Amino acid sequence: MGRDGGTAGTDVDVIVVGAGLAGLYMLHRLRRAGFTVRVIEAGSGIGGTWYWNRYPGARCDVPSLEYSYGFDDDLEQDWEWTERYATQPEILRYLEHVADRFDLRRDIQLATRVVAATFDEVTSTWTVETDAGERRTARFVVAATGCLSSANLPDIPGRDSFEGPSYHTGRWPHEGVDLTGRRVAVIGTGSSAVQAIPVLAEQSAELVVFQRTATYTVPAHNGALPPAQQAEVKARYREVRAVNRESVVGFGATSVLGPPTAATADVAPAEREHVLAERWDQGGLAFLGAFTDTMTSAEANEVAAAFVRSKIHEIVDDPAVAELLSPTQVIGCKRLCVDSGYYATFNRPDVRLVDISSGGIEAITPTGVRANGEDHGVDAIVFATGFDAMTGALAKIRFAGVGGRALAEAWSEGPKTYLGLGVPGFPNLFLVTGPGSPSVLANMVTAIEQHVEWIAGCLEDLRAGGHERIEATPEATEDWVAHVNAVAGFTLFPSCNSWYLGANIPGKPRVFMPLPGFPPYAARCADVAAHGYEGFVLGPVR
Ligand code: N01
Repeated sequence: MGRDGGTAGTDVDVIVVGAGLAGLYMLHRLRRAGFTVRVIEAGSGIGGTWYWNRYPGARCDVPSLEYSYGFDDDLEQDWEWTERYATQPEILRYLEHVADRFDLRRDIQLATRVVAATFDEVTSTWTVETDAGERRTARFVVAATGCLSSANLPDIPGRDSFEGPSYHTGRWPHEGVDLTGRRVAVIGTGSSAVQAIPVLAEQSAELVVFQRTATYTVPAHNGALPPAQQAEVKARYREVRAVNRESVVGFGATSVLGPPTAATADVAPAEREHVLAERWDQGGLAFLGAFTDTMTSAEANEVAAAFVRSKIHEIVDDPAVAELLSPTQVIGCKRLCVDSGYYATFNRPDVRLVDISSGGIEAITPTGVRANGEDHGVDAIVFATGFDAMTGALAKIRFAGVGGRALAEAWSEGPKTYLGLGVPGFPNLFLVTGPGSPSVLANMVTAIEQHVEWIAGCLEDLRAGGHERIEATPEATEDWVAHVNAVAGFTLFPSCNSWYLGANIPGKPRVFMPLPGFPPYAARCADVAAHGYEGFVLGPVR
């Protein structure tokens, strides 16, 4: 394919939507394979998640050394992480470095939102429309739009009547916010809130936290990354990445405590406590990996859940507050959080917890938040209310596939994909970490690299075989959706109202969207490619 345009007479061979972790690597990998690419990004800078989520305390919760690209040895060796869990500014600097190092910026169009994409059945090409009114054509479109990029601002009565400033964690002002001496409300207690609350409590005069569902969080034990530890990992980085690709969750290779070896039931109660305490002391998400059955057996899950609840009661001085902070749902059903001093923050005299589990927030008023019939006067409101996950960003683009069919219509009962990569009726469209793939249940970087490499390999194979069109079949897709449901059904994941299920968005179809288990999934993708893209139809232009 040509350097300056697409071989199909299109502007480029591939349009990539989004310049986050996925879009940046997709651009690099496709360019290296000789395709012409244009990346279109809504933000005024690159970085995706790490461009938008600038709330105080934002950082990764997979160790930095593993939350990084593994595709380039020199990059891996040259970049120095400073903390066990890197902050948002440091991760954004890393992505800026990647963009410069691989000269990516010349093919990225910033501050431009893709609003529509229409498939032309005669030429088998896509026409992409932007909010600037431009139209660009490409043979292929890759949606690298992110799983958690469409902010959820709940429709609470009176929301826009508030006279002070309000912020969503996922759209935090770039110039920063000074909340010193202010009375601040935080709505929500998910991962973003858990990271922000201890920092906001330091700044504000008074912090009022509105909790609809209590959250499980484990300590990060974050700190400076010892140079010797970084050097040790760098010396065996190939092995670290390989181990992560064989890990159910796509990370863990740098953890001192390895993957679980025993089921809870096979371990004596006193020893269970010891195993869990060891994981708690190590810190991080590996807590959920203490035993093999934590996410598949309700009894086993309760052992881990009870351990965290006992820790909450140890940490929090007021037993009534400790009780309110103690979750009752399955641990890990909503994504486990990782914190730096979250529960202890509620010991501060200037932090109040308001339980809204029965009535929700009644209203936002010009001067504050009303809940349980009481008005809480505040100067600023922080919405830590999450995202329309996995499908939200795609839904904002008017995709029109074969016969002009809208993606919104095709997915009216929930997203249906083949391998989380392809959608029947939408030829030559690829999703990166789409619903039906491990995505958010794995280290996002591991999942992204696997998808980018699969998509790039697929386009190379299509080119080599003279194929100009690829489309998932409805049959393979139905089978895949059934498979994802069956796997999820073996786990405890569907047992609560999580964003994995779309349950946080009123009216969203309740479908478990990600697929647990990275290694068998990646093996299946490789198999599909090796068998001539089984489940897809390949062909020339119609
Ligand atoms: O969003 P969430 P998040 N009234 O959906 C509450 C990743 N992430 O931005 O549980 C009152 O988890 C809602 O209550 P409930 C990570 O994958 C990673 O925190 O629905 N409350 C919940 O408490 C994470 O899982 C990091 O009852 C309302 C909260 O708002 C994902 O992003 C850091 C409400 C939303 O929690 C999303 O996390 C941050 C309403 N109307 C995020 N609507 C890392 O550490 C919602 N809530 C890498």
